[in-house]
Amino acid sequence: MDFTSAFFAKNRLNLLQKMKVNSVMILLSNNQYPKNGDQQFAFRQQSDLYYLTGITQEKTSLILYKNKKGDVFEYIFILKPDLRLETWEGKKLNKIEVETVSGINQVLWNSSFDRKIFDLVKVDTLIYLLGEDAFSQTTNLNLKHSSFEKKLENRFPNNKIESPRQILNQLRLIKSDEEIAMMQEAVDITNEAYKKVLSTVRPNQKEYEVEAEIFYNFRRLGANGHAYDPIVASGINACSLHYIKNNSLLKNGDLLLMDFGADYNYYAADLSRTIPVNGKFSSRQKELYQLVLEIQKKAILLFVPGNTIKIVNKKVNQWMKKELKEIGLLNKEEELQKYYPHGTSHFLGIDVHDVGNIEIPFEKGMVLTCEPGLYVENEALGIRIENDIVVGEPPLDLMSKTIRNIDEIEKAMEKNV
Ligand SMILES: [Mn+2]
Repeated sequence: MDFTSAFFAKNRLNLLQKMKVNSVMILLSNNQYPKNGDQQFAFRQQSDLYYLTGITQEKTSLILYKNKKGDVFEYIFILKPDLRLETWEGKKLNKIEVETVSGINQVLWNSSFDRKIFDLVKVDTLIYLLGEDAFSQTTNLNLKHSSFEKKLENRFPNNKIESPRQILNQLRLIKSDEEIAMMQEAVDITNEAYKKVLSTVRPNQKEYEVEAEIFYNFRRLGANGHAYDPIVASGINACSLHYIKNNSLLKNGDLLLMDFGADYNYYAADLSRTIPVNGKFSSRQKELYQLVLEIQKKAILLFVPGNTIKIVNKKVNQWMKKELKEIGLLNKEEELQKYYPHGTSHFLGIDVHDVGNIEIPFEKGMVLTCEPGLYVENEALGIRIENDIVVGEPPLDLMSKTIRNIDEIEKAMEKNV
């Protein structure tokens, strides 16, 4: 399944409508980051640029222009194919291919990028440019986005330069039917990998064997790979929230917390499940797991228009406190933080932690995770159960088919040992 050029064209049109008249928007691709020697980390396109063009090739830029009358123009700039480069790296996109994917008919070589900016930007033109906020979360890297911003400030000292982050976020927050279908595909692939894990996990494997099983199935089913570093954390490892070493032995009697998701066509799934290494929950494990599961089921119903992540967090924290007090785990002097140190939800989309914040009122079509957890260090266990939810009335659970009840998990694992 691929997006058609109509999808990207519609995204640009929506953005152009939000741009002020007499403005230019410039979007740059991500840097290529050096690893060592002549090696680089795998390239990933800047998320907004992907959303607007579908072009995943490095050294790509987009210029959108709206003149004083409100007429709109689109230009995309790409690497000029170079025989020597292609000998090493394979074919690069030609102009027709870029037009086919993006739907933009003004495809130009990068060498004409600066000239086009000078042509379009007049003394009173508003310039939209992503600087450090080219990423949805803050980074402290001195990226090409921010150095380009400095260059523009020097060249056009009297023009107003504004970040398009807010108007881009408004668009990216609400997922279209095509995007939800793409995310469902990412979820379905993730679910297949999880089913394989359920039928293979057993004591004395290493966590990385589980990780390998996940990755094998992701690639086999056409995903780009992991949407984020997978967490495969058994026993006490699960109490480190971002444990990604995945190199311990799975011990008989331990729980195994897994948090992983496929990247499919630049859209992320984000799944967490907790299963017993030996296929059978102990009665204590059952008690704690069921507690988290009941809270998750209730919390999923909160993903309706008008609520916010902040409201969800508050409700889930209240429920969690009450339940933990009832079973005697949380005593008077203790803070919930000790057993539940993270929030319940984040936006999901092209970025696994997608654009948006905890104050944004939910609207139909927003996609978020619902992931309560419980971490008990002195019992060497961590539990997290996470599903991906589309806001609506009622909310749509993209992971409704992904096994999570105790009896279903035990049944899926019964032949393993
Ligand atoms: Mn998550």
